[in-house]
Amino acid sequence: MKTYHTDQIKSIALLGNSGSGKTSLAEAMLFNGGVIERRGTIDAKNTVSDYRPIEHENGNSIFSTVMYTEFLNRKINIIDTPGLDDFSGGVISSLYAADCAVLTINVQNGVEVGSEIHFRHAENVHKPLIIALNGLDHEKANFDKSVEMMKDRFGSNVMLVQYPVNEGVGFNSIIDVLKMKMLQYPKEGGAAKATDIPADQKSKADVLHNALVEKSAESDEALMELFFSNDTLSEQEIRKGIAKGLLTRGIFPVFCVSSKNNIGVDSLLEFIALEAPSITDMPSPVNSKGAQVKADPAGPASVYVFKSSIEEHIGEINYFRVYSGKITENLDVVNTNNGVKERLSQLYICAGKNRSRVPELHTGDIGAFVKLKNTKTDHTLNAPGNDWRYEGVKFPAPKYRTAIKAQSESDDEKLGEALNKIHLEDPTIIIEYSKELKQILVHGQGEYHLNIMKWHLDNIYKIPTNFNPPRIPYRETITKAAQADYRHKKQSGGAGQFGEVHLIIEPYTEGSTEQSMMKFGGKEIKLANRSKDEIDLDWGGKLIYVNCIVGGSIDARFMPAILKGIMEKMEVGPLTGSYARDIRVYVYDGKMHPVDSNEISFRLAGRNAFSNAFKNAGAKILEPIYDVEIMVPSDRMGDVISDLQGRRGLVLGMSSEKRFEVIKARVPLAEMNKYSTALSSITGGRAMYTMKFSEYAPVPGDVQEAVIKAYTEEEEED
Ligand SMILES: Nc1nc2c(ncn2[C@@H]2O[C@H](COP(=O)(O)OP(=O)(O)O)[C@@H](O)[C@H]2O)c(=O)[nH]1
Ligand SMILES: [Mg+2]
Repeated sequence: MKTYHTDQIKSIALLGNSGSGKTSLAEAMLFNGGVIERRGTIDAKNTVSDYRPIEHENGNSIFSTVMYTEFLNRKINIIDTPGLDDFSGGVISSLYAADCAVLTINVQNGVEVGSEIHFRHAENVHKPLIIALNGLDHEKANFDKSVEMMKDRFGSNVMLVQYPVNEGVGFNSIIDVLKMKMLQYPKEGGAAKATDIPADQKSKADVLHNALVEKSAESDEALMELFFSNDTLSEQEIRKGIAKGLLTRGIFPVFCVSSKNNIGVDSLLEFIALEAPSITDMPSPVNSKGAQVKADPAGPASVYVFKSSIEEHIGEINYFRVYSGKITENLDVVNTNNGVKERLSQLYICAGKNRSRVPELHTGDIGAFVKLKNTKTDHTLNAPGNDWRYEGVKFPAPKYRTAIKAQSESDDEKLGEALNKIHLEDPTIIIEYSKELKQILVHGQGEYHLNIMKWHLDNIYKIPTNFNPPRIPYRETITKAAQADYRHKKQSGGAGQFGEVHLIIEPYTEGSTEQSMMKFGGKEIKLANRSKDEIDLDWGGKLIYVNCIVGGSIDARFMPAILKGIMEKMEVGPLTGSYARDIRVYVYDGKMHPVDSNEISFRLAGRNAFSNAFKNAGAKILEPIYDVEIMVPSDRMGDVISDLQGRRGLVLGMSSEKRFEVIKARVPLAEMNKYSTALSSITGGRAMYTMKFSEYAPVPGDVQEAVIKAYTEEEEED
């Protein structure tokens, strides 16, 4: 492997619907670059990219895979990604590490759900996009339909660089309207022979050539002037225009391939090698200090780890990109996430699971480390002195959750370790040990996502587990004021215990002020506010603790003990044992004993007084409400909305965005269980959604009854 310098390095992410041929295209790219000697196939389960057991089991990419090929004296880094939306984490991190997306479209089906979703992922991060129409050898290939759909969905920036002469079985010829040549491929594919465009194709080729000329002129003023004066542009000028148009997403150039037969792949590679952006063409990433990190080959070394994986016999591998400088073997760097010094003892470049050692890697390049104990995905390694981090990959928030339990308790510890590894390899799987719910929760992107995780637990880690419905983190609060006294007294042998507390509780709302007098049973109680603690509860909401003691009926030194007792009860509300919130407590009277009063006595008195008051204060259950934003195709909007209403959802608004409708709604978490599966079945997988915690709100009366009933039954079982 020779050394490649920044301007010779191109990095692409392969995107596209599942089954559109990304993995097969990567295989052909590696073959054409001489990185592999034989092309594997999906059926034979021997491709470079899909090398993991789960991928052989499913016949489908599940993780992103880092590869490279060499073409025209350039190194092209290729990251193959999974097509299914549940695995979008791999797509998002790949787009972060690449400068350009190549979107494959299966010409049997044209633009599919996944094509649109991946197009949007690239759009969200403003990455240039090249389109590869794949499968032109297939008997059901339909080039014209695919082009029509692309123009319709992706707009008029879709520009044909090529079209097939003989799509379908026997496909071997492409007209290239950039070169104005016909590319003809031998039976075994590979390198094209360029010939003159045959007479019967000439007029079609001219029309498309002129369209390409005009579009490329649009991306550069100087080119536009040249075009006006000469009425045409040279191939070099068109290339320049396309390269510029790529950067602004003003042009999405379209190429024709059959990955299966290795046709057109050389020409696509040539375009990527020559015209795709390199890192210096792209906007600089921003670091934790808000500064832009310039891709400077002569600058200080700086790398970002965008992916980790755990490989058989090796352990952890970290894939990184060099954003600045040059890294060499044995370079000393600092991990700025944890301050640990690391020495880069071995550097690798990877093609799937095959690695080769290299002495150095330059700005823009992608490589891997093994054996760095303190470095993991999302970490930054810098030359000493630069103590900032990259902002890093922004993964989507989880939208599907389940509780998980090892079938055998003796596996609990092993399960914890396995889940940590799973999270390391796929940061979109998030593990939460909920003390509150007494469950281990696993959050992911969808039901299928978590089923694949379970497959790994079953087959790789060999830990049998069960999924259970996740409990809902309810809260409790009160709706009216209540008063209670409690005397704790114990006088049996030895030292006695004595403490008496009188208190009032009332609902707290943000901005409300303390009362100076309240009435209970016709009796007025004066509340002289002497001091106040405003406690932000760990589980949200507040407890306001007001000391109204006059005349020293309780010593100030016992006040913290009373609060401690109250806090114990705040953790187990009387209705469902959930955390309580938004309560104001006035401690206004009590009694002490000259000898027997101590902290324990006041803690118990405070706890019981509070508990008794809570029972009379109109306790109410609050539930978590989520802000849900759903992108649906217009024709499915009605179904999605009526489904939301069935989930006690409140639709807040709708707006149109291209061919999609965006629905904003508020929905209780309790009704969102398995939502991704339901939404997918309503819309044929064509919708996307995000959900974010908004606030706690009271549950309706009938729901409160059902929740209390379920809780009581569960308690009785335990
Ligand atoms: N006929 C034909 N089949 C293809 C072509 N490219 C891929 N396939 C097949 O389509 C299926 C999906 O391909 P794969 O590369 O896994 O697609 P991915 O899911 O996008 O990675 C496999 O069975 C491939 O053999 C092609 O150009 N022509
Ligand atoms: Mg694949």
